[in-house]
Amino acid sequence: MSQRTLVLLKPDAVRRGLIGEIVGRIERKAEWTIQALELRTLSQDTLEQHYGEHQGKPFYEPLMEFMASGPVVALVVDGERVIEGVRALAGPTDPIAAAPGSIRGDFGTIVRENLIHASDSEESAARELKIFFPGLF
Ligand code: RTP
Ligand code: MG
Repeated sequence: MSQRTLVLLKPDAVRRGLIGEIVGRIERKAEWTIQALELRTLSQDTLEQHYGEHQGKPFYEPLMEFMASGPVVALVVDGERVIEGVRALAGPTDPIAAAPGSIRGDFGTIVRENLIHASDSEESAARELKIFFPGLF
């Protein structure tokens, strides 16, 4: 089942020089193709649209501040079961719970600074791709 997903390398990944490491893990999957890749600083408006579902939660404000603290790398990745697949490469949200071998397990520190975002369903992917790459798809 071919799918398309939105991936963000969060500001901690960019600051720590992990772009190549993380993109490499995605790129090496033979069944997947990177369709777009861009370094950019996210506006408050984009972040509100992207993380709107978390508004009102205790971690929302610090999350927004963190996500605006430096550039991110936004990617569009296509391929076989790529939505589930990138989530599996990332590991669980909390790096403490993430197994070695996963991106968050290998490099994660605290739950907020967990290096990578990946769409969690086909509905989320469609919504997020429109926010980050309007007009592209
Ligand atoms: P994401 O949306 O970034 O791909 O991560 P996720 O699905 O694994 O986690 P989600 O529950 O959607 O949370 C979004 C992001 O908010 C930060 N977070 N902080 N308790 C906390 O301090 C807390 N909980 C979540 C993380 O950056 C998480 O990825
Ligand atoms: Mg999420």
